[in-house]
Amino acid sequence: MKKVGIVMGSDSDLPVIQKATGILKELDIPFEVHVFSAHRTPEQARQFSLDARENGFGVLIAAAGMAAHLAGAIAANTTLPVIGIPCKGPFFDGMDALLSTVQMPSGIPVAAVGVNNGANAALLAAEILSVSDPEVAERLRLKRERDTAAVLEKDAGIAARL
Ligand code: RP5
Repeated sequence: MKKVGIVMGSDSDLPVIQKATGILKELDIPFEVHVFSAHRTPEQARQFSLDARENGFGVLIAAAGMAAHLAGAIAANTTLPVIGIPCKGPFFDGMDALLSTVQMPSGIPVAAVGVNNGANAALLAAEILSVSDPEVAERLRLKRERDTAAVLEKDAGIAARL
C-alpha cells in the first residue's frame, strides 16, 4: 500500500497534523511525518519531495502557517498530488496561510483544504489512494457508514437535549 507523506513547517503545527494522523490510523493507511520548513530547512523539504515517489508515497500533505509556502515548495519538486493545510497563526485568523496555500499560480497545483482542517486532508489523501487501491476504497466506504450512523444518532438524541 502507498504511504501518505506528511510534512509540517514547524512542530507548532502538530495539533493540526494529529487530526490527520488519527484518521489515517483509523483507516489503517501507512504514513510518515516530518518537520521540514520551506524557509528554515529548504534543502530537506526539497530532497524529501524529490525522493517521495521512489520512497513509496502516493500522496503528500503539507501543513504550514503564516506565509505558508511549504505546500507549493513541496509540489514544485514532485508530480505526486499535494494537499495543503493552511494553519492558523497569530495574525489574520489564518487568512494569510489560506491564501498562500490556495493561490498557487498555474502549473504547480496544490489541493487546499480549509484552515486547520487536518481531518479533511487525511480523508482526501485516502480518497486519492483509493483510486488505485480497492482496499482503501472499501475502508473509506465503511468509515463513511460509521460517520453517517454517528450523525443519525445525534439526530435521534437531539430532542432530549433541549
Ligand atoms: C510556519 O510558521 C510553520 O508552519 C508555523 O505554522 C509557523 C510558525 O512557526 P513557529 O514559529 O511556531 O516555529 O513556518
